[in-house]
Amino acid sequence: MLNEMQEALIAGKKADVEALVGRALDSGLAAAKILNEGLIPGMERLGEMFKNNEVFIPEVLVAARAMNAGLAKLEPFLIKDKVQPKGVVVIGTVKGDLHDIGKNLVAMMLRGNGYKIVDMGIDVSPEKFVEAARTNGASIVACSALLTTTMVQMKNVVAAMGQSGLNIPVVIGGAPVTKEYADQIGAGGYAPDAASAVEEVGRLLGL
Ligand code: B1M
Repeated sequence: MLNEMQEALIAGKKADVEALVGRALDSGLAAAKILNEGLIPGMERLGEMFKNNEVFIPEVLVAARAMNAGLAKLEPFLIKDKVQPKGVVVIGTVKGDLHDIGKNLVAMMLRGNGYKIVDMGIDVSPEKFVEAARTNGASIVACSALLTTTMVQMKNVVAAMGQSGLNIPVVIGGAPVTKEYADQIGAGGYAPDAASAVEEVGRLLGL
């Protein structure tokens, strides 16, 4: 079933992906297994095909919609009920970058672990991160970037947060981002994947 899900995802068949996620859940498969062995490997295979010019942007966009639909269906099962939020996380994909699947996954995992999420979406300027952090009383600012050309914007977010006088740590992540880069730009936190992002936010808040 998980292979079928990968194929449906790659083909951009949103309704099929939703139905297969539903069937997998009904059959008792854990949401994390569906995510890690169905949806994410499908997206990784698509990424390879994209790199090798076997598929192009329109196909990737359609697959991304199917992926987000599958994630939305999984979300309630990844989320545990929490009464008091552990903190407020302002999250977004940096300026110039339109990739949101990884960011959505990080937001979902944080929400599932008891944080209040203010999702700024994609193409978020440093000024918007600062403004949202201020108005929402954020405890953490979290930035995602998928392009080597846009990850440099993270440096601008760290600088803008520093200048704002708000003493809020910035956590960064995304495929091209490394711990070395985070250290280099003075970001307080770095996480390679969504699960580690939850640990990293907890560490920064001393939880
Ligand atoms: Co684009 N794209 N794309 N793309 N795309 C990549 C990233 C690329 C690696 C493809 C490739 O060449 N193999 C390549 C980047 C090369 C580089 O810079 N190193 C690339 C390119 C070049 C481009 C365009 C420039 C193509 C063009 O126009 N010629 C263009 C740029 C547009 C722009 O942003 N300005 C473009 C466009 C697009 C689409 C719009 C078509 C679409 C995005 C749709 C959407 O997101 N709604 C798209 C997609 C889907 C991809 C690939 C195929 C898949 C990305 C993805 O969603 N992965 C991608 C290839 C790949 O990654 N293999 C590719 C699944 C997701 C779960 O993983 O986002 O890595 P990821 O998130 C992970 C971790 O990185 C981490 O946690 C997640 C998992 O646990 N993480 C964080 C992410 N954010 C985090 C934040 C954290 C912590 C962890 O803390 C805050």
